Amino acid sequence: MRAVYSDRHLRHDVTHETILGEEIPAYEVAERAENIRKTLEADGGFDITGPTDHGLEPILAVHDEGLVRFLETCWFEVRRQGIERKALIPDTWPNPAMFDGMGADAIDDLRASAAIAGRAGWYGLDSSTPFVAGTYNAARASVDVALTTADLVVAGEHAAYGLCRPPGHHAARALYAGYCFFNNAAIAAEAIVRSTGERVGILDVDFHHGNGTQQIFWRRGDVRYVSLHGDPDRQYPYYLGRVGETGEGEGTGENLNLPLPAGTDDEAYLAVLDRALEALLEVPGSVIVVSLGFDTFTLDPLGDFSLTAEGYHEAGRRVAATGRRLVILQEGGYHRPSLGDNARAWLRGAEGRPFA
Ligand code: SP5
Ligand code: ZN
Repeated sequence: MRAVYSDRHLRHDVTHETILGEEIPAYEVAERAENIRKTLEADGGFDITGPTDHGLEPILAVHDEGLVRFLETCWFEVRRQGIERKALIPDTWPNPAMFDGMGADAIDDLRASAAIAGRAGWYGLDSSTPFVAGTYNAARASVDVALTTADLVVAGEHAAYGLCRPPGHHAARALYAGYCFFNNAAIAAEAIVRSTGERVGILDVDFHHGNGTQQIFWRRGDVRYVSLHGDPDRQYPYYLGRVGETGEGEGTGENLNLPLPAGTDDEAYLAVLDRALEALLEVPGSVIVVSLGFDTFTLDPLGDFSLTAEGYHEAGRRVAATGRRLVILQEGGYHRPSLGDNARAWLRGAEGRPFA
């Protein structure tokens, strides 16, 4: 299988995040992608190449220009405003209740706050997504990895894998969140819609709900989003990911959330995966974009499912058995030692190769 990787992810060199006010070692670190790359190299069955530059246009097709400009200039402003930190994590966010009864004009003035801490809070969601000197460059490379992977599939590959880092599925039109800055899967899906004229399905099997992808395609009839994830009643991102969220307007019925209980194992997961694949096969089209996370793994420190490498092999096999061509993009997964083995198992399953 062709795989796309860029070493520019190394510049997104984060060390800490905060969870419930406590500073802890970062989960989303460079070692994750390096572990996957090394395991795929050692397997011998993957042809790993670099991405090509796709520029800003496909990003602006999905994201708000203000978010893009914020990410582009953030670190420059951190330095210019004399903030002596290795990473910027905001501490003040615009809770909607702050603006109760106020008109949109007043809100626009607030968004334009010159203080970089204010802008970071405006465009951010949470306290666990640090921005560092190399973040923008790495996030741009991650998008290029996703778009290059999509190019390979549009050009005829049956399946290709993009080793995206940073991940993308929590990033919404005008929001960075959950270790994500640009929504790699959404940008790839939009590019495929535009280049093929076909409808595209997105299967999100990261442990967390892909709130960003859901939001971006909420009113769209040409992109169907289906996600299996930890129930937001107990898991991040808390405020989206429930069964009742099915899309609006032309997107009515095109969003399917399948929240799952703690302890979900291979057997239970694969049964729900079959439902997800059925829903994706209801729509015409030849391509499925897979948001692939391994934070569903039994040892993952953030997730509470108990999937195994054997389960991933079978999941990959079932997704490929749809007959759709697959643009497989890396999202989360935080048990670093197992990430390569889990990715290898999933991708070998998708290629019809044996588990080992
Ligand atoms: C792409 C992706 O997987 N993003 C995940 C972002 C999760 N952010 C952390 C949320 C806080 C989780 N609660 C801590 C539980 C530790 N046992
Ligand atoms: Zn996740």
